[in-house]
Amino acid sequence: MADRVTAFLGLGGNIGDPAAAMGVALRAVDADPSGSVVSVSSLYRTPPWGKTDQPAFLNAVARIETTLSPQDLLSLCLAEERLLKRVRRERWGPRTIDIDILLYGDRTIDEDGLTVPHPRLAERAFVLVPLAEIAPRMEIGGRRIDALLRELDGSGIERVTNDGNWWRLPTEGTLPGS
Ligand code: A4P
Ligand code: MG
Repeated sequence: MADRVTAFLGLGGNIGDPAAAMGVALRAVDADPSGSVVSVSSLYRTPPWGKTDQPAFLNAVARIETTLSPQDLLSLCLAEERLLKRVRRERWGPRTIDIDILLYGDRTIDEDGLTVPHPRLAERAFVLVPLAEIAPRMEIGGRRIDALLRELDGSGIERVTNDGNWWRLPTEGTLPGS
C-alpha cells in the first residue's frame, strides 16, 4: 500500500448551493478508497477576492490523507468539479464549486497545470482563515499562518457554522443542475 500523505484542499463557491456542492465533493473524497477526510474547517462567508463585482463566496479548507500522487489528486478534484457541473467562465468569476490543492505534504510542484503550494495561498484571507482554524501551527514558505494573516485584510469574513461537521450532512436545498 502506498504511503499516505497529508494534503489540504481549499473549497469555495458562490452560485447555486455551494455548501451542498462542497459537502458532496468532500463526501466523495472521503468515500474514495484512495484516502479519507481527516478534518474540515467551519464554513465561512467571504467577500469576493480578485473580481469583486460578484456574490459573496462560501469557503472552507479540508485536511485529507491520500495515497494518490498530486497529479491524481488533482484529477479527482477536477472530476468532482465536473460532476458538480461547474461552469467555467471568466477567471476569478462566479463558480458553483472550485477545489484547489493548497498543500501536498511538504512537496513543491511546479508543472504545467499543477502548482503546489497553491501560488496565491499566502495572499488570500479566505483560504488562510479556515486553514488556521484546522492547522494553526502550519507554516507556509517558512512563515506561520497567524503572521501571514496579520498582513491580510480579513474584514468581512464571517464564520457561518459552529464547527467543521457541516459537510457530513446532506444540506437542505437544491444542488446545481439537480
Ligand atoms: N492548477 C494549478 N495548480 C493547481 C492547484 N494547486 N490546485 C490548475 C488546483 N488546480 C490547480 O483552474 C485552472 C487550472 O489550474 C486547473 O485546471 C488546474 O490544472 P480553474 O479553477 O479553472 O481556474 P480559476 O479557478 O478560474 O483560476 P484560478 O486562478 O485558479 O482561480 P482561483 O485561484 O481558484 O480563484 N474569492 C473568494 N472570497 N473566495 C473564493 O473561493 N475564488 C476565486 C477563484 C476568486 N475569488 C474568490 C474565490
Ligand atoms: Mg482554481
